[in-house]
Amino acid sequence: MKTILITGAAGDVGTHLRRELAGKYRIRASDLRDLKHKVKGQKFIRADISKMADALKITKGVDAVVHLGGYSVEGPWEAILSANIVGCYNVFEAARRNGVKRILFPTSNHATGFYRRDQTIDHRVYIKPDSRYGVSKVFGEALGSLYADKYGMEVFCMRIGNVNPAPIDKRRLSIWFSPRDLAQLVTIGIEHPEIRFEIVYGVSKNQRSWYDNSNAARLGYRPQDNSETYAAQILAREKPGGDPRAESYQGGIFCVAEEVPNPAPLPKRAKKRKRG
Ligand code: 15L
Repeated sequence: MKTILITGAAGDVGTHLRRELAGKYRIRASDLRDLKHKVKGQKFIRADISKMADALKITKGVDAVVHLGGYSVEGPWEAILSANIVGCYNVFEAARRNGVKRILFPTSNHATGFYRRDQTIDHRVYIKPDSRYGVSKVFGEALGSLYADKYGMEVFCMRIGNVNPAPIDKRRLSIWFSPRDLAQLVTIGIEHPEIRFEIVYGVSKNQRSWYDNSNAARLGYRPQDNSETYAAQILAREKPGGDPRAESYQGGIFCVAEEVPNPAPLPKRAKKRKRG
């Protein structure tokens, strides 16, 4: 059974993923925060990925890394710099030094958030980040490309939409990613024999999708879920009159806000240190 490191394992996406992959892989979970939802048999290591020593410790002896750890929304530059630039570099570099070839990097729809909602984009479009957070995800993609070309690592970048058991609003009808589809795509990222450097969109089979996800389909991705099942209910409760710029771009509120509420704030004792 393969050993998989999941960084940022205490977050929403990490929690869904650990549940979905239970029994399929030996999971090593790491985070700066406590794991609120423990899954039996999964080992937890507390780590601050902005420290190279921690990154080296957690990546030792694993078959692949799913690097979810980081600051997950638009926010202060210092927090993004430390978690998503320094932290991301440390995880790639530590994996390389420890001989771990395969890294799955969950990038984000916010790497391309300034495409309009009437555009359909594929994995080859020019990046258009909508926030400092989006820029940090583009940094991770670029780092992945470097580590693939220069060091022969196998890097699978998933531009994730919004992971939730059900879509939560109109924008998310286009970018919803159900937990079971997430698990399917991650499994492809871990198992596919021909990954060198790939960018795919981490979304379900949504009727209102903004993505041509043919690169994921080429690698065998067959999503099961479609947000349309929830559309009538969601549109009925949607309030009209949001910011027109936010409404016209795929990244929504990230295109106009300086801060987006953090769904997983740091514990008080860890605030002075950074996110891991
Ligand atoms: C993301 O990249 C964030 O990590 C997540 O918290 C959501 O805000 C998501 O994008 C989204 O666009 O809904």
